[in-house]
Amino acid sequence: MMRFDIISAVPDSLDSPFNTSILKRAQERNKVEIVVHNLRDYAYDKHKTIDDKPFGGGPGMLLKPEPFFECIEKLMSERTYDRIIFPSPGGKLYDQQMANRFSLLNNIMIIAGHYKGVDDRVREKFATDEISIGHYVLTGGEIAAWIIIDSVVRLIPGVLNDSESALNDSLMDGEVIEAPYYTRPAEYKGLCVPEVLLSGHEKKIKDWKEEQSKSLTKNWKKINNLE
Ligand code: 6GU
Repeated sequence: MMRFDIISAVPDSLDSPFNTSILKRAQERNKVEIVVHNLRDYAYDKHKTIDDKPFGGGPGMLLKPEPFFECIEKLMSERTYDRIIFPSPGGKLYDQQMANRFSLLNNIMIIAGHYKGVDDRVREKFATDEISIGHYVLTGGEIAAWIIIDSVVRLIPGVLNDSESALNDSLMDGEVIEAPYYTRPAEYKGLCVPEVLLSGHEKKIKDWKEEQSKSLTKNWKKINNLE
C-alpha cells in the first residue's frame, strides 16, 4: 500500500482534507495510508518549543531544525522513502507528469514548513524534491501537501470508480481540456443544455465533444501563454 507521511506544525489543518470524500474512501479501501505527524511531539524541551528567532535578524519566527531532524530520522529508520518533498515557492512547478510519477512510488514524506519559516538545514539535509504548486505565496506547505496527495492518490488503481474515472480523462496528461458536462434539468432559468446532447445521436455527440475539447484546449493554451 502506498504511504504518505506529512510533518506539520499545524496538523489539525489537514484533518478534513484527508478525512473527506475520495481521500477518505481511498484510505478505507486500503489503497493508501496517510499519516500526519505533529512537529511539536518531537520538541525536546519541556515547553515543547518548535520555533525561534532568525539569526541575522528579520521579522517573524523560524521552525527550529531539531524537531524536524528527530521526526524525519525516526521515520527514515522505520522505512525507506522514495521521495522527501519540501513544498516551497522556490521549487519546481508541480504538474501532472510529476503526479503520474509519484503515483508509482511506495513511500513519500512531505515536510510542510512555512515559507521563510524552516531552518534551511532541514531542506538541505533531507529534501529530495523541492516543489512549488504555483506562482503565489501560501502561509505554509500544508495546502501544497494536500494538493500533491490528492493528485497522486486519485491515480492509484481502485481509488476512483469507473464513473469518476470517465470524467478524468480531462487533464490526464496535462494537455487536454474536456468538453463541459450537464445534467437535468435540460432548461433552468432560461439556461439551456446544448441541444446536441439531448439528441441521442451518438456520432454527433462525439463530434461535438471533440470540437468543444479542441476549442477549450486552444483557449486554455492562449490564456496561459503556452506554445
Ligand atoms: Cl509549495 N509552499 C508555500 N508556502 N507557498 C507556495 C507553495 C508552496 N507553492 C506556491 N506557493
